[in-house]
This record gives sequence, structure tokens and C-alpha cells, in this order.
Amino acid sequence: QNQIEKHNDSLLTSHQRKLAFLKEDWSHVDLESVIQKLVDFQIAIPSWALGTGGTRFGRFAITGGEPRTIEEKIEDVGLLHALNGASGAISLHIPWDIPQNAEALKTLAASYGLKFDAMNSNTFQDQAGSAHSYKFGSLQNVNKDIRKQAIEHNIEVIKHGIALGSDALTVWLADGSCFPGQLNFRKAFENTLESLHEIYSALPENWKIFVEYKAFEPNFYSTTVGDWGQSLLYASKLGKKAYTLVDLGHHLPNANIEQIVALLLMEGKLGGFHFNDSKYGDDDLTAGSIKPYQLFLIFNELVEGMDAKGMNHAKDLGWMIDASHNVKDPLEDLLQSVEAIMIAYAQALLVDRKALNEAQDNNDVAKAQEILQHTFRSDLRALVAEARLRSGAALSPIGLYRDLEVRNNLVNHRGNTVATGL
Ligand code: PSV
Ligand code: MN
Ligand code: MN
Repeated sequence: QNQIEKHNDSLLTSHQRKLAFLKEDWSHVDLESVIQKLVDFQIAIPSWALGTGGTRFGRFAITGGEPRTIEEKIEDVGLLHALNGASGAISLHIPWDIPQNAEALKTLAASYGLKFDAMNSNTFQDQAGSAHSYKFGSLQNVNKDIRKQAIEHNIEVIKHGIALGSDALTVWLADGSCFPGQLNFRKAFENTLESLHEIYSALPENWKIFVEYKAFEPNFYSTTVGDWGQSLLYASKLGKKAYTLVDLGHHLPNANIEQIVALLLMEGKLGGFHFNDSKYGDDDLTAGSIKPYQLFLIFNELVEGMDAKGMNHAKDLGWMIDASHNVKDPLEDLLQSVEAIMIAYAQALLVDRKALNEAQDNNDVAKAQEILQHTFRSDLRALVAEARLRSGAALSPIGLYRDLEVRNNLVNHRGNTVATGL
């Protein structure tokens, strides 16, 4: 905290100058309420993104100092949260991270101001010692015993989550087929639905289940929860605790994700997000690194749709990063993702909705584009920095991370370790 204060003091004059410009430019807007929304907005960090990621072709542990235990993963997220004030939750993947002592972990997390976000089950890999293989799917499997094993795993994950104070389960299935004829689509859907029903009935009253879809990979002919339509079908049939989860990397190229988001929100079935960016497929690159305009357009729909329904931006949807790769320090990468998400959110908050509605009602296409691009092209970084300042975080999170040589310290402390997980 001391170091953050020193760092902020050194940047304060320049920050205040930028903020003053913004306040002048946006004097017709209630910037205080925008800043408060930015302060409140928290994006969960996945426990599997804290180490160097891998590809199908190799893994290069270039950083060292990677967290070896859940405790160290919590420490790393705590560090991110101290730096940016916007990473107040961690999301665990079971069995990559099995919480042994939930109470102690809760206490540790709370000491960093962290909560446990959605729990993630894993029936896309075979685990050592398990009786059955998921080679031909898990919840969809033609073999009832295999489905049962996968259902029980999910119920186990819910139990871990209850102990940690989480309130959501994210289910992503690799289930599908690689070749035409391999699978009866209808039976695969029905098996999956029946299995999901059993998992659903193990959810506590206040819990949600997020059904994550993905177009392809690892199956390359069909995926049993392959798109938002299929996810919405499952979620609708399951009941009011079931929602669709949108992972930005899980669409076919050029999909209009912002439109998907708008309609899911309209139906009250949008549950949460996995943020990342991609150029080709499920690339899991840093949010906003490839298509920042798309990220803004998605947030534009989120703000419009949530406001229309009177929803609380910070609380009513699950916000999480799902990114991981080979070439950056993962902690710097996560700071960049959070910053990109906050900027897109800030831009969306400043869209002149009244003027946009009027332009739409008048079919004034050029004006509508002007309105959107006006905020997208405005530099709102000082607003996001101001939110950090007010949260007691750093004006320049990556700057301070580098000044303090955090990675070197972690390497000295933990050695040349490689994180568990992906
Ligand atoms: C699958 O591609 C996915 O997006 C799911 O959310 C998994 O849980 C995560 O990546 C980690 O592999
Ligand atoms: Mn995901
Ligand atoms: Mn993915």
C-alpha cells in the first residue's frame, strides 16, 4: 500500500491534468456516477491463467515464479487486485485446483479482498484414477455409467463451491463428434439435457448454472453445446437458475457477438462472460488486443440491455477473463485484459443513449455511427485510472508491477516453477 501511494504521488499531477480535460469535455455527463460504476465493476481472474499457457504444440515456461498451490494463486490474484482494484474474485477449475481446506482459503482470499467466482468443472480430460474415459464425451455419452461419473464430478464441484462461498457453476463440455455418423445429434442432446437436469437439481437455491457454448475444438465435426441457440435451449429447458455463458472466443468467424448478447439479455438468459480476444478461433488472447471495437460494441449492448432491465452492472452477470497463452508474463497480460475491459465499459457508459435512440428512430445511420464512434475514439483511460485511485489501487498497474520487479521477486521466492493447470 505504501508503494502504491508513492507510485500514485509520482503520477498524480499528470493524471489530474488528463482528468481535468476529460471533465471539461464531458461536462454534460454525470462523470461521478460513471466513476462509481467503474469502481464497483469487478472481473474475476481464472486460476488457470496465472501460469504460462500452453498450445497443442508445446509449452514454454518463460516466466518462472509461477504459483504452485491454490494459496499462491490467491496471492497472485490478490496482487492484481491491489494493483488495479478491479480483480476482486478468483475462479477455480476442478480438479486443476482442489480446495483442501475451504475455510482457510476463504480467510486467505478475504484478506486480499477476494471472493470465489463461478466454479468450473472439467469433464474434458481424463483424470488419473477415474474409472471411465471421456474420449467419446461426458454428459452426452452413450454409456450411462460414464454420464454418471461426469454428473457426480459436477456435483462434487458444486460442493467445493458451497464451502468456498461461490454461487455459480460453469459447465463447458468438449462433448461432440469428429466425424459424420459418429453421433446421433438428438440422442446426444437428450442425454446431455438429462445429465444437466441432475446437476441442476443439486444446485443450492441461490446458485446459477452457466452453460458455456463453443463452436468447435476439440471436436471438429459437431459440438453438443455448439452455439448460443443450443445453450439457450438447454438453459430454457433446465429452469430459472440456468443461463447461457458467452466466451468471446467460442464463435465461428465474424459472428455478431453483440447481437447475441443483446438477445440473450432480452430473454433474461445471459449469465456471464469469458473475456478474451481472437483472430482465428478460440485463441484466448488478451481481451481487447485484436478487436477493441468489438469489445466496446459488446459493452454497448450490455449497458443498454442491463439498464433497460434495471439490472446491476456489477452484480447481475458473471464477469470473468478466460485467456492464457505462451509469450507474455501472465500477470502483465491479465492487467492488460482488465484494463481493456474497463475502458470498453467506460466507453459504453458514456454513449449518448438518448441521441442514439433518436438517430435509430429517424433511420439516421450516419449519426448513429458518429455517436458510437465518438465515445469509442475518446481516450477515457484517465477515468479508469481515477476509479483505480479511488479504490486505493495504482494509477499505472503495469508500470508499478515493473518498477517493483514483481516477477523477479516471485522467481526468487518461488523458484523456476510452473503452475498446475492448463
Ligand atoms: C474452453 O475452451 C474454455 O473456454 C472453457 O471455459 C474452459 O473451462 C476453459 O476454456 C479452460 O480450458
Ligand atoms: Mn471459456
Ligand atoms: Mn475457450
